[in-house]
Amino acid sequence: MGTVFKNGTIITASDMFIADLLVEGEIITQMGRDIASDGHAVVDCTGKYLMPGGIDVHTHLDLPFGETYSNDDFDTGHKAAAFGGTTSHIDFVIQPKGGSLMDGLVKWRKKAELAQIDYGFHMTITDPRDEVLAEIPSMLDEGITTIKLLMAYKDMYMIDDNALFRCMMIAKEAGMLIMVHAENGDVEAILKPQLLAAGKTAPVYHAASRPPEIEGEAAYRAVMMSGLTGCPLYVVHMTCEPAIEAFRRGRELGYPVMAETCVQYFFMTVSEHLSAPDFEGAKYVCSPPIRTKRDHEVLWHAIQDGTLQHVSTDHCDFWWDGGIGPWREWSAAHPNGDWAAYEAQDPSYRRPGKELGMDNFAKIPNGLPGLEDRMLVMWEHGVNSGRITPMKYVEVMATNPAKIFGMYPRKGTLAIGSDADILVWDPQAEHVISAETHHMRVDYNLYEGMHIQGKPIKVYQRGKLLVDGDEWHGKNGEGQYIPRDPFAPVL
Ligand code: DUC
Ligand code: ZN
Ligand code: ZN
Repeated sequence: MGTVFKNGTIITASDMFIADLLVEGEIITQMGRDIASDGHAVVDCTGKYLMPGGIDVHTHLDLPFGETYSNDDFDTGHKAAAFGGTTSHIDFVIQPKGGSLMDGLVKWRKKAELAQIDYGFHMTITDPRDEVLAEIPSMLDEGITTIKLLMAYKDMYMIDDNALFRCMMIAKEAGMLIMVHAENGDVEAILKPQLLAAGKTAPVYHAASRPPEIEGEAAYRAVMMSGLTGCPLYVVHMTCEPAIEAFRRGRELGYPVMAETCVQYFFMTVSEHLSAPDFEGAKYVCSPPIRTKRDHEVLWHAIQDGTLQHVSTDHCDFWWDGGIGPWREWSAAHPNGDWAAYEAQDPSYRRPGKELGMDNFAKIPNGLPGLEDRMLVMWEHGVNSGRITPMKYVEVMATNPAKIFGMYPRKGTLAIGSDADILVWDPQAEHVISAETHHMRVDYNLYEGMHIQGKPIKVYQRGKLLVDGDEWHGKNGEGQYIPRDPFAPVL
């Protein structure tokens, strides 16, 4: 017995039409008018939209960052994602320094044992020794088709141009995609200590240490290397006009370059959010930094005209108030204890968060929450505000990421044979975003108080009902790994 979704408005990247949709087992088996109920369960979708589950290709669950870890893991992060209408994501495995790519993958597979929604992995190279570069093509056997490199975070994750260029040549040969975090880490490494030495320690100076020019310069460098090698490139989290201009030039030249922005970069500003008093600005510290209202408009245009293909989150959340005092006392008394042992003692104990950088912006863990909010906020400010059509929304939130990252048509659309990852979306439902009610494991929400009209009232993954109103029906271990296909078009 299957489930017939009756009389819904089906939205894909190319169409919007009223029809029924039949799910049998984990996949969609029929779409059309008047599908017979034939003993199937029936979900009446009159007045509702049916859309493919959202895909977020940029998350950092359970990520080690300096003295701490990001809060949401493959348990809490997955639940939050599904409540917000995201049913698949791709997380970044980090190669440990001195270790192999496989060493990183083994760690991330362990973290993902908790999975409740479907997920894939990108591989981040942090230590590009010759034997590590030789390991790159073997990642295809593990279903990983994407290699991420950071041009920023000197002395932590940064790779130099030599490594970037060599990785691109190898990836081109192997049929893989290179992803870059584009910021000039050498310049950042000069600006940061200069600001601190001048007593500029507040969160707002994070933006001054990573100005738009260093993002534009690095993006242009990566784009030109893509043109030179022919290696497909995907630039993550583009934030500002200089970077978009550099990137647009690559597309005009016909280079195989694609890119995303993240939802926060349409909304937050240095002058209002990062400058907020009483350390509130720390809530908005991420890299690249949030920018200006003018940049928001540049990003909306870049989505509208197809320059950017996807809106992700870079979800990487830290407590604003992690309670550093008790943690410092406890860790001094337990030299071999880690935050996990600390937290296990009492649900109110928190790993360190943004307060690590109370006296020094450079010590604030970088990253923001957003996995649960992305689909809602983009619906309200993209579709309801008239900036994009519902079809464009599906394209950038689900279909394009599935295509670029080798998951299409299994994921990212509603079609016969596709996984039944389905959102039953009520365009009339009213919702107010708040940290009081969200499911992310973090004590603030970037969009606190934002009113949203339209939300997923039922969320299905591979035919199984995960979210039904406020109820959760997922289980740890039911999320599946998505081995990705090396073939992917350049969009
Ligand atoms: N930027 C962030 O803000 N957090 C995690 C990694 C990154 O590049
Ligand atoms: Zn990044
Ligand atoms: Zn990131």
